[in-house]
Amino acid sequence: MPDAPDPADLAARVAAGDRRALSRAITLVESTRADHREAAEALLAALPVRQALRIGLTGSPGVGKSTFTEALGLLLTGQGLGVAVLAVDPSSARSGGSILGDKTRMPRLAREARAFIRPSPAQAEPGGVARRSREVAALCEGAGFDVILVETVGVGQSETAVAGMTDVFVLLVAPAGGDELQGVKRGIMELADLLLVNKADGELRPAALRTLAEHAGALRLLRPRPGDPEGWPRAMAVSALAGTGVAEAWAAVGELVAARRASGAFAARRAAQAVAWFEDELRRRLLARLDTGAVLSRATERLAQEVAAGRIAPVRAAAAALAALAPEGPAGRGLPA
Ligand SMILES: Nc1nc2c(ncn2[C@@H]2O[C@H](COP(=O)(O)OP(=O)(O)OP(=O)(O)O)[C@@H](O)[C@H]2O)c(=O)[nH]1
Ligand SMILES: [Mg+2]
Repeated sequence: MPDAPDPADLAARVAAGDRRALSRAITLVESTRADHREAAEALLAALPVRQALRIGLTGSPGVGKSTFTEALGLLLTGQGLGVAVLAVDPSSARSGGSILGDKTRMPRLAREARAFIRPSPAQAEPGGVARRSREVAALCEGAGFDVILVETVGVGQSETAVAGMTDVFVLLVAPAGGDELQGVKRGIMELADLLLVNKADGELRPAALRTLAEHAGALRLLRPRPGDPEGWPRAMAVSALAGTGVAEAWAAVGELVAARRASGAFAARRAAQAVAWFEDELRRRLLARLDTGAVLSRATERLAQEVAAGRIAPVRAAAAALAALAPEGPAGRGLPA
């Protein structure tokens, strides 16, 4: 992207539903250039505050996330809802690949006027995937979409990041051959609101139903989340390919969302996510200042020499370095106490 576009102008076009403006806005928030960052922040601030239902989807490679996303997306666009599909792909930076890089993997949804499909960024700074995805989701909300589907492959930290930016988190699993819960890490299980055993069709159906029974049993051992009704998290069988169970899964999501709205858990989760976002952002900016701050680096250089010479303990030196930073820190910029 050449020069950063005018943020107010771009925000107005995004809010009016201009898809090209939305694509441009996303490219802007994904950029690491300093002037782009500034424009991106102004853009985000200028967008109208709107809320979409955010659904996170995760699962092992090949379990059928994209196929399910397309089936669900088609169901929703068929109901007249606007659907944005985003990908959080922690592997794309390394491999150059991308969950949605090949758009032909959702060819039918891509043709829908009410759908917007955005592949994950080609490169990302470490830890940057989550931050940008939150901003991209905020852009899609400002653009007026009703539902945002966020697909992430179930490896590494990305599912935690996606669970932390969505209202409902769905875990897809494949029919297992044996009688143990294969390949599902306990940590991911605990994040899931809805567990879907996919590929419950053809020859795989009996295995899928067995896997469903095992997972349903395991979920019953988990404590329900505060504010969630009895019987959640829930497990169901679906076939993304045949389209069976997709409407039922969506109905279940609707039930959970309604219960969470009624109990206040929905708003509480959003509020906690906003605070976590604020804290992440603050941490990131402080770290960036540590790396580049001339004042601090001068102080740390001197302190490092003292530490090397054994004149000051490392722990004391760290405390002194931080104290030296404070006057230059955010608190020194006239923020209300
Ligand atoms: N039989 C059957 N096959 C399915 C179903 N859903 C997906 N598949 C197949 O499984 C393969 C992988 O599907 P994808 O939707 O690309 O899976 P994914 O989880 O998005 O894969 P990655 O993005 O690579 O992690 C494809 O060949 C699909 O046709 C299903 O419900 N039943
Ligand atoms: Mg996929």
